[in-house]
Amino acid sequence: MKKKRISALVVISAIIGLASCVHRPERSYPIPTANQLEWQQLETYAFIHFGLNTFNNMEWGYGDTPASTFNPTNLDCEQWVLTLKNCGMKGVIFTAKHHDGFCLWPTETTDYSIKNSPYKNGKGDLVKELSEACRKHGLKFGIYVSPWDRHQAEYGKEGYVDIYHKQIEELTSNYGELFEFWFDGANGGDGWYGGANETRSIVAEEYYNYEKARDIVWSYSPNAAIFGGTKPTLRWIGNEKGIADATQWCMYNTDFKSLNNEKMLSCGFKNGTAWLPAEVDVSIRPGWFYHKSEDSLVKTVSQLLDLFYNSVGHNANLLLNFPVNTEGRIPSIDSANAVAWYQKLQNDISNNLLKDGKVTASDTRGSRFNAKHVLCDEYSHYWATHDGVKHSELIFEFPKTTSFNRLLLQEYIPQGQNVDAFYLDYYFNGKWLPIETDEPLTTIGYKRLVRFQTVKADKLRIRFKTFKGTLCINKIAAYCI
Ligand code: FUL
Repeated sequence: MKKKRISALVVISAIIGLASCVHRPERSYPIPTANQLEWQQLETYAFIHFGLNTFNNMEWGYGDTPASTFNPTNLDCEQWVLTLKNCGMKGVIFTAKHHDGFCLWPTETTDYSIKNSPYKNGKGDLVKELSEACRKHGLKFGIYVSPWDRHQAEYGKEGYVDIYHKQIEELTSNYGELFEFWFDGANGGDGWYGGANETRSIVAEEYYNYEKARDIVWSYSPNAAIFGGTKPTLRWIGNEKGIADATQWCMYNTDFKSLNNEKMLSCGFKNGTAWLPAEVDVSIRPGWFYHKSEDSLVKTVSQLLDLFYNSVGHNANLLLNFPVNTEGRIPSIDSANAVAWYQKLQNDISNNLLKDGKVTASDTRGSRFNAKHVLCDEYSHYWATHDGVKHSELIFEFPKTTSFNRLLLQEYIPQGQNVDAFYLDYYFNGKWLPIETDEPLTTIGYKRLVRFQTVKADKLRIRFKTFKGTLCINKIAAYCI
């Protein structure tokens, strides 16, 4: 009788155990929306800064530079798009209007536009030309339209907000689907303002009615990612140097104070209440707009590689700016460096040295979540532990002694971001030794890339610590460059 009860218990607990193994772990909130996940998977896309500033050697036009000075002589949006495609960019965000208020599309809201420039005798529309070139070559298209407008007489008063919303409406309703929309946070104060030449200040979070602005964007492009304003879907990294902290949470808080806290923006909040991943915006040259004097200061392949490791490698997207020159083209030096950078990157991180080896895990939730998934390329296949396991490890055995100096790690973020520490060791000559790195091995998130001095090893061990939720890892790769 007793024996029977025991075996019944064993069967029941086996069934419970089995059931908990096959079920996906509970998600640890906040988690990304489907749109946020798709956005994060873009990893790299481009900014194009072009406008009156280009022709007047400025970064922030005052709003009084004559429209007639906008005069590109050899403009070709296809050249921009093909260049960007050749350096792996998945989309383009275009400065349809910068702080000087000059509009690069024939808007009905102001005469201060491309209509009154010599370009195509006032018949040009660069938003149209660029969006069509993007569609033709399979790049996504996005818009930057500066809220701050140093040209408009009505700026700072009620009248301007309608003009601004009308501009958003024109841009979102006429040029096809947008993947991202930028509400730039810069509000410097002084400007021409229709000849007033004065300083005007506004309270951005109230003045622009960002909620309405976002609704306009989403009424035409419901999937568009939103940068800035009061209701963003992603966050600024807090600097324009191209650096995301190695400790990088996708979680953040959405109050306006947090959204403007440059120190916290660089790393996120471990216990943040919203999913708000970071975007790193940086220019391939010192300036955002083209200046001949910066022709010798274009970022080199090695500087661009650093940018990539410090952004995408730190769980953030890279928005790399390409200034278009006075001819209307991306200069050849910029395009040569960017294409060489992309080719090097492709070459460096394509051959996963772990692929033909063996992987074992300290804990596995069941065959559906087994450790082998970290070596396959199917995004939604992942290794998971049992619930409540805070410490776990993977050991990879190489088929033969192997040298490597780069590691890639990915958490399966549709389940949330859970890892707050990991440790790397390699096994050689019969003992385990730590892999020394220059940066803290804390977060992983969507993607983490780690660089270190070459090690020669028979095995690699990765120990993970989670601070909440269940560990879910969908990719690990080792490379040697
Ligand atoms: C900033 C602007 O002031 C810069 O000119 C540039 O457009 C950059 C992307 O955003 O806030």
